[in-house]
Amino acid sequence: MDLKTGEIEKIIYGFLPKEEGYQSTVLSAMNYSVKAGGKRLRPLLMMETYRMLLDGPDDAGSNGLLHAFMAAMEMIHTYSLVHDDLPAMDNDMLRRGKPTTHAVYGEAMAILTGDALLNFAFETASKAVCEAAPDKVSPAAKALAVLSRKAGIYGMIGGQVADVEAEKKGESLEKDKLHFIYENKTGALIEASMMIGAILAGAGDDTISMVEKVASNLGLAFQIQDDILDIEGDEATLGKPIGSDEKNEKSTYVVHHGMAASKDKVKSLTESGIEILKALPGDSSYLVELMEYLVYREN
Ligand code: GRG
Repeated sequence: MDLKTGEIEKIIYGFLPKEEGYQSTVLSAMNYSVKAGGKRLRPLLMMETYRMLLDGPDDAGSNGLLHAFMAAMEMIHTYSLVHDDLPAMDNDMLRRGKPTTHAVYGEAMAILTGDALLNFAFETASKAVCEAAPDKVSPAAKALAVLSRKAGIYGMIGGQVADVEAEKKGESLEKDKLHFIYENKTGALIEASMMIGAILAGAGDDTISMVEKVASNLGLAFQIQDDILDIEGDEATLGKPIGSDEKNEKSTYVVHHGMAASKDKVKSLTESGIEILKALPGDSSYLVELMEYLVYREN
């Protein structure tokens, strides 16, 4: 029986991420896991059911929609295997005759690889939905694409990968990498939250970009304030012990720039974010107050 493995792998591999950037380890682990083999049964079933029932032009196949969903399905399948092989589950060291993802990359990275594959599946599919009809992308489709991208390897998961790896190596972070971690690990979900609000309200691309900038400032200020509270906060108000960054020898914004400069940075990020907010249409007073409350918080 011809399982068309070569044809399917050619399609799926075209959707895999390039192994570059501060989060490259997880990207290489994702590619290792997907390329480790397997029957490719699920994308084969999808493709052949599509071909069987196709009545009319091959739109989904030719514009990449079907192919994107085939790749997404194999990513989800691969994620389930990567997580199932983890020490906390089956603790298997070999799959398809090759070392499992956690055997090669370690447990933390294998957990993140599974997370990344699951998320990238939805990112790949929602991106393809937007690209299938670029002139008439609905706000709902656009919001879904932002949600999945900002949560994933080019957002929160990417930031966490760089952070976990640096902490494990006891690395003193260079400025760019620290910014990448803050922007993605903390900022990405804050950006997505505000951007999705804007998209669903029917805002245009320029407004969405301004909202993204406000949220990026808020995310960065929020994280720097978190670093400050870890040193100067009150344990009872915070509800957690202070000093954990120092204990874990974490390279934070305060470690790099000092306490006074960190407080100045929180202030300037907040002020310029508020300036952009005030330039946007509508009543920004609640969001201005919320932004100030969040960055100057004590817990
Ligand atoms: C960790 C969320 C999570 C779920 C785990 C899929 C799964 C659930 C565990 C994997 C172990 C297993 C035997 C699941 C049953 C489904 C199954 C038979 C998977 C193997 O699929 P194949 O044969 O694998 O298509 P290949 O290697 O050919 O891709």
